[in-house]
Amino acid sequence: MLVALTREVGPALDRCELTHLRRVTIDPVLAARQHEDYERALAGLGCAVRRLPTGADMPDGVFIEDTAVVLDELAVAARPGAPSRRAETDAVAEALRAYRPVARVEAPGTLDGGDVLRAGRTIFVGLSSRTNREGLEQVRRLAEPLGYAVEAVEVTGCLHLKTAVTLLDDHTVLINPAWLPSGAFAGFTRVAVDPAEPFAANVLRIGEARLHGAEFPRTRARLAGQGFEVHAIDMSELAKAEGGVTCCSLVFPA
Ligand code: CIR
Repeated sequence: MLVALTREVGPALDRCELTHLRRVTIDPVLAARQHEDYERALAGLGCAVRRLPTGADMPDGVFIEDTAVVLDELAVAARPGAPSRRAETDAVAEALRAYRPVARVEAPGTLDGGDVLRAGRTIFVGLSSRTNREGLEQVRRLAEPLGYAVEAVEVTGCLHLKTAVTLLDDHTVLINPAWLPSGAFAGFTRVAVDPAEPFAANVLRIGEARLHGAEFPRTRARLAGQGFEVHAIDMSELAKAEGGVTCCSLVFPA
């Protein structure tokens, strides 16, 4: 069974971190409705959805992906690069203890889960404005003894590694090459986003299905042309807080 941990849209979302976007008004009611639709989509794809509460001190709590990395053998509680997000990790680590042993990224390491992309036994870690070399090395020390290879990828111009690249299947990535070094993910078949939709590289795989933001029709058409069907889901209010489809859940086998 797959578990999807989610976290409610909190009361302070309008004070969220923003790095590459300008602040615009977010409708909290619409954001919550879209988030519920997202949870319903996860449930419809076979996930047992478990939603955690979000405190008033957690403007970005809904973006639960950034708070942990869940491997089959171990979960790693992250240490978010934005100090305003550090209060988010304890409750997530506690929830994960029901499923996995939990290790922690410690200071001075910083790591956002959005910078971690697992592809089989390789873990790609984005070095970004949120994740530093020390955070990456801590993941390496935890994961290599479990048989994973850990590879660094420089990320520039966007928030997280998974803003720039995600997996469509085990051998194919959806990528915005502008935000990654040339040659990154060369071992994969690379499908580029439509240039008019730079944020379209974020896709969430659930088994054989894929969730993708409804605001990216050109990239969706491009994917369909290559045989990749996606479920389009409207997350436009959360996108104003710089979130995508991967960042609102932690999905893992129970
Ligand atoms: C932040 O800047 O931390 C949030 N406003 C957005 C986090 C999005 N997370 C993700 O894509 N993994």
